[in-house]
Amino acid sequence: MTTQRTWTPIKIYEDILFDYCEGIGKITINRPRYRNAFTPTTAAEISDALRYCHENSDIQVIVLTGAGDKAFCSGGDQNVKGVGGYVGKDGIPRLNILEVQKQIRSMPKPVIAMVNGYAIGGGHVLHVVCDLSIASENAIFGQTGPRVGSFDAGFGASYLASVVGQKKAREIWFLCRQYSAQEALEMGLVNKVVPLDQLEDAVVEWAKIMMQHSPMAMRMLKLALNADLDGQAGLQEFAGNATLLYYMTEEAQEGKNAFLEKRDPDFKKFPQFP
Ligand code: S0N
Repeated sequence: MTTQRTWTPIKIYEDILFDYCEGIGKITINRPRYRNAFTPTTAAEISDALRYCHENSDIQVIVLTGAGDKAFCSGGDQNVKGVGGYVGKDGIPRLNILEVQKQIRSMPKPVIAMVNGYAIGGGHVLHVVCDLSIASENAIFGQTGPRVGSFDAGFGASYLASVVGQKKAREIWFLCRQYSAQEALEMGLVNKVVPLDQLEDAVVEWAKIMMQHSPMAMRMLKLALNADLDGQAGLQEFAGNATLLYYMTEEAQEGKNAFLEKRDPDFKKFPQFP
């Protein structure tokens, strides 16, 4: 049985729920009628909530999930798929879920996918880009792109391949099969599988362990693991965080202070470690 915990709404949206509890920001795609498929509105709202999580220091771990017990997310809403992308209320086609993927990758805090059912198509990519995936036993995984007229050649292809290996990634995309939670565990696509009624407890347990660790160490590790795969963009993120650390040193302060005090900086007083 799931432990009863009080999730407090952070902000009210149309397509998602955004709640807080004990250091965790939980984003729930709330379109169970469509197996939690996303529209441009859904993606924009997730993006907004992720921005809040990025900025707000009360939130140390982010959980992404879907409403109900059938689906995590079934990808882009096929009802609003038009020419050039998913057409929102403004009539403009967008692929703004790609922005969400990037935000999850560059979030300087762990993001856990709480996969409570189908993770299909663009919904599958969403769990892939999360740092950790914990799935319920009823979860089902797969890509459908080549069958339904789409593909994700970004993280959905290359990062998937680095998670499960090239052969398996090609199988997943080329065959468009569905995989059980157990199969997903065996191929390293998810970290843990638990009964549905224990899913939230399992996720919160791992979140609490991570929250006890050094946030800076966790942040640098996440960005280093990204940088290895993300080329210049990954290095830029990692370098930005190295700069943040540098700005926290007295050595960096000396440079700024010397400029403001109109004197030469004295960097010699700082030790140079081997
Ligand atoms: C998830 C599935 C397997 C669940 O099957 P189940 O349980 O039998 O339920 P259904 O009866 O099929 O569904 C219940 C109701 O929900 C609707 N529905 C389900 N999924 C969607 C969806 N994605 N869009 C709209 N509606 C959906 C059903 O229609 C049904 O409604 P009613 O009751 O009225 O009949 C099964 O539902 C399934 O296979 N769903 C479709 C999965 C899919 O193909 N998703 C889209 C894949 N493509 C993407 O996600 C594109 C990704 C993307 O955005 C992107 C990213 C990067 C670069 C490019 C793109 C790009 O746009 O191409």
